[in-house]
Amino acid sequence: MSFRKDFMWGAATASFQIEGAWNEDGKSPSIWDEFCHRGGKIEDNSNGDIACDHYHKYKEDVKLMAELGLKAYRFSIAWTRILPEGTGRINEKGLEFYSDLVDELLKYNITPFVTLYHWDLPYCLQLKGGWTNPESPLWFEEYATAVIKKLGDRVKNFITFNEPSVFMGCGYAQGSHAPGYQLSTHDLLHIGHNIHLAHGRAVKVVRSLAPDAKVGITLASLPAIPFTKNDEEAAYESHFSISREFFFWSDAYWADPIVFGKYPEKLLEETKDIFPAFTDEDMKLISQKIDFIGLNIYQGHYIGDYKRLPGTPHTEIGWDTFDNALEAGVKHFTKRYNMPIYITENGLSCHDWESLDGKVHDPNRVDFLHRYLRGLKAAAEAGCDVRGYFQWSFMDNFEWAKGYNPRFGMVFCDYKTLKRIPKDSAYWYKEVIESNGENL
Ligand code: IFM
Repeated sequence: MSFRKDFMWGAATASFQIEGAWNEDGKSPSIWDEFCHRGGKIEDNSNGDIACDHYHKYKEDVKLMAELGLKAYRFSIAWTRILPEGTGRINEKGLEFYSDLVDELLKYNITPFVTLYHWDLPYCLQLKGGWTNPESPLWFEEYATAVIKKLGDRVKNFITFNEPSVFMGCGYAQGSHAPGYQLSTHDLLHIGHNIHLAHGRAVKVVRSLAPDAKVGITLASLPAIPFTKNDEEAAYESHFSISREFFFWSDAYWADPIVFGKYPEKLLEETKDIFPAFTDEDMKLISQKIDFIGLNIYQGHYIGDYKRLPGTPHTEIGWDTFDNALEAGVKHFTKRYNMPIYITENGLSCHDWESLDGKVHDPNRVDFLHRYLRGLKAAAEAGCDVRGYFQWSFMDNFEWAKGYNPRFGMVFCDYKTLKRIPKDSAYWYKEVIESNGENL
């Protein structure tokens, strides 16, 4: 079988990267507002104050999604709009914004996929230690409850966390992302456990408040790709390897406790002097059944006799391209976890601009998507349970510490005028969706 008949062809965004309206309608600052405003942290010294102004232009954006044939849209909720003090008082205006967005999507038959946490923790909670605080799973449960109570009647797909490895690795280990810390392995292990517990608590909330909804988590994966057929076993082994120093980059660190109810043995052994104490109850909470795993895959790394040559194809942001990254990633996850998979992000950053003819020509993006999607199709044909694909991103947006230079969108955003222009690749993607990937 190729792609299922009900395959979810979509695009994704995240609140901080597109919404703007950073201090409107009762929203409080997030760690990313604070990080940008601190100065010296973002390459082009920009911030998310206005971004794509999606907060005010969401109707125009959803109409464009419909015109481009999207069947699904993945977006995230800004915790700071819902609970400006992090916990306690609910800001109805914040909930209304997302409720209206959901209604607008449903009006056009676009299925909403809601990510609860895409990195914009309320700054007031960071002042209480953020994810290092043992109370953080409870804060998250309270926030998830407010969102799911409001949206759970219409949203049937929830994602608890986006890329915990990245917000922990870049934000708490390297310090290049908000909140900009460089913590010890001991502290990182505590943060990781808190995130796992928070995930479990949110799954519980979905099950009790929206029993007919599906819930999963999105991981950032850099699959180990076999360079030749002979490297397949080694690539699989390498993909789920783990080390004390960089445990948080390992897919096994995030997915094993959730699917198998166990942290990887090797990690427990290597960190037995500092691993946080946990109970059987913790592991039960963490490993409640989820319905899917979301994978964000852009790059990979070859296993085997591969030498990178100068001039190897790479994207504007500097990532090498790997035609079979989606295929390898999906096959490896299927082999280990045997679960439904969504590609919740994949895409290319280019130096796009508006041409003299008023259009945005992006042949490299068409070629990139074509190659990667062929790999995804091969995985589906090999029997992997792939349910959907979300291009990153619906439109150009704030690329974290890189600011606005990398353009990942299917739709170009002119940051001066906020005009949106669908790129050539958006029309190409529309044809892919119409043929359910048969034209790949
Ligand atoms: O922009 C990010 C997104 O927020 C998370 N995944 C990777 C994208 C590109 O870097």
